[in-house]
Amino acid sequence: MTDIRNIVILTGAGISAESGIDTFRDAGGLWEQHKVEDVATPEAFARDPDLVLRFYDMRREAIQTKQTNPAHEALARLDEHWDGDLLIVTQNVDDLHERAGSQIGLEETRVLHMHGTHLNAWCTACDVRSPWRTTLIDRPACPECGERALRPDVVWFGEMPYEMERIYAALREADLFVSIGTSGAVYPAAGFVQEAKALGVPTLELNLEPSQGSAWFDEARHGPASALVPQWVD
Ligand code: BJW
Repeated sequence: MTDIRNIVILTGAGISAESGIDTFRDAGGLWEQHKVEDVATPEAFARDPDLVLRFYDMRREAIQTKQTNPAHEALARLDEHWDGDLLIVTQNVDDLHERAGSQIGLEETRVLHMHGTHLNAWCTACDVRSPWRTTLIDRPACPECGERALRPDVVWFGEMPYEMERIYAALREADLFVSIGTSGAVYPAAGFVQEAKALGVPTLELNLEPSQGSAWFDEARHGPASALVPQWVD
């Protein structure tokens, strides 16, 4: 990686699979157990909030019991030692990048949750995010305005993912784009590889199997993230 200074890394559910967190579209994944349109759209939340809140309370509780794996840990090592710009754009709502030690709390955090996080609830009455500490199905009050109008701070289909300007700006400055553990089924994240290609940025896929966008990448390595990511980093 001699001529590389700025790296953008996109991660998806596959990086947390070996930590025991369900992916969405693999066999046995979340979308086999729940219909996407029943739990991951604003319309579903309006129609049946209990079903949606129960789904997210269950996911949040499960995530809390899981541990980081060698893939998160390798990225945290890269983060610690890398002198150039590094941005980890994760589609995951889990906090395993942070728990592995990828830098948070800096002015310019290097981990960005484009589909939100299970650590926060979002008040639909006053628009304030607050730490999500208890089950939302019990309708806790918003600590800011007192309304019982909290939803998970996650991005559902039809909603705008977070920090798109910062992501596209980082892609414009990147010398390498790496995609790890994502099926390439969900836009706009699935389009980052095409964006990178159009900008002349070299691209690398690390995934269990070829993703839907695999053909776009300059190089693709296939296998479990816990092996591929440390191999690439170290
Ligand atoms: C392993 C492994 C191991 C397993 N090691 N690998 C064209 C352009 C733009 C938008 C659209 C478009 N066409 C349609 C749209 C709309 C829509 C969309 O993409 N629909 C598709 C179904 C076609 N997108 C949206 O609505 C988005 N918003 C939007 O577009 O706003 C307008 C806009 C336009 C243009 C620019 C900017 C904005 C919002 C999408 C929100 C997605 N939300 C979810 C739920 C988040 C909360 C939650 O966690 O519940 O996000 S859905 C779900 O899918 C979740 C994930 O982040 C996302 C991606 O899934 P991921 O991570 O790829 O997981 P899997 O399961 O699909 O794949 C796992 C992979 O890992 C597999 O490949 C395995 O092989 C691999 N793997 N074990 C390595 N051990």
